[in-house]
Amino acid sequence: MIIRRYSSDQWIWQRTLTSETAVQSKVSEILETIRRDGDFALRRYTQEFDRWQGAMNAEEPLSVPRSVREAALAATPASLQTALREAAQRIRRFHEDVLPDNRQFEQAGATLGMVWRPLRRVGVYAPGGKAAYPSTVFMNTIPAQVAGVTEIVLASPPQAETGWPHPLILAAAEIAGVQEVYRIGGAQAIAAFAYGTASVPAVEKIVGPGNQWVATAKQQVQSHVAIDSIAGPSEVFVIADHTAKAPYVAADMLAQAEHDEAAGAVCISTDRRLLDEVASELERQLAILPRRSIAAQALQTWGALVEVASMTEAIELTNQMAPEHVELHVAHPYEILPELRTVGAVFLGEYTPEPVGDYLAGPNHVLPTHGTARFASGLSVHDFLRRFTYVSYDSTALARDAESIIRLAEAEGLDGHARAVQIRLEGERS
Ligand code: HSO
Ligand code: ZN
Repeated sequence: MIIRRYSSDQWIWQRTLTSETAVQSKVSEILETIRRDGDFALRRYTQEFDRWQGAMNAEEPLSVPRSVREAALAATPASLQTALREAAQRIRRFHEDVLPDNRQFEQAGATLGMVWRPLRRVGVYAPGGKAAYPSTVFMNTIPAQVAGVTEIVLASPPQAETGWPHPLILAAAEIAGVQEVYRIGGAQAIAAFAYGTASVPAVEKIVGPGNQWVATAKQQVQSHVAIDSIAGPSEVFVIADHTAKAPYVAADMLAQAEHDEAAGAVCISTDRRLLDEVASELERQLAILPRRSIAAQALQTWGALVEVASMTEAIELTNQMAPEHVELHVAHPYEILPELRTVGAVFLGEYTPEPVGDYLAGPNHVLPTHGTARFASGLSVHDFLRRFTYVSYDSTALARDAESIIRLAEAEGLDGHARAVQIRLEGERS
């Protein structure tokens, strides 16, 4: 048995995200150095950490020329290009659909409104190493484009051998229509985005996943720029009843577990027999999974099969733990949906495995992890917009509200406020 069985009252699942103090102090040193020495320091760290030997040669641009990006796309197999284009189009369409509308209405004779405006310049980070995912490039850049951000900048570390970012990252950027791409990574890339250097102009917001260097750097630059929420290892909760198919449940748990040794995969069910079947399916499918050592480690630490007395209890537990993904393998998934409050994203029914959402369905796969779904939401167009309100009174509306405003201003001892209204009433009378 590679996964633990629990009854709901014994089970504790508490995920936290910590950043080591040693990493924190090294990151703040990197940030300070780049802030002071700009491109020179950026190149020096790039040579040191990414081992790209050309980094110190000022003739070599830090930006990735269009021709290199086009070549990366051209070298991508045609069937993969088709899948990438299809994904980009579905993600764009979904995010267009959820764009918020500007609002205007009348109250007590005054006109009131709220309007949304896009951020101007956004930096997207795309990891290089083992998590160089083109899908994540789409999930971060397309909502920004749909929101109307005019300058979207991508940073991804150069590979030691070629000196360029991972070709699939470049291909995805090209399909998405990203205008500027830089071959920088780690905390040094976040520093360049936050403070700007001669060759990398500063941005207003930084989004995108990264290792603990990137995550720590994002946390530390928050007084300069906005950031998205810090993503931890992926998680899935499968809520299953007696109608669930154990092989599907196990496959979906493994799809999450293979992401990271610290990924989480939990099945909560009212049906003991199903949980037994899921346990043996997990063993069977794990044995033939190429990333089995990662997945096995994840299941050992953060995997669980939890028996509950009722669906109500399953829902309560899920809302308490606030997982990133929830799959509903139950006879009537739409009956459960209204009961879910604190979850990142929901996948309904046995034909909706979570990977459909990772790649193609349309909604975002950048979602709140480690319990932050209690207060945070997945990435969307809203994260690239800010809003302001406006108000317009005419003389009749002002006359109607004057008395109350003056009383409130006097109560706060702010006579100037009261007079700004009073002077207009007097103007009306003269
Ligand atoms: N499931 C991951 C996203 C991802 N999966 C990217 C595959 N590629 C976090 O939601
Ligand atoms: Zn995934």
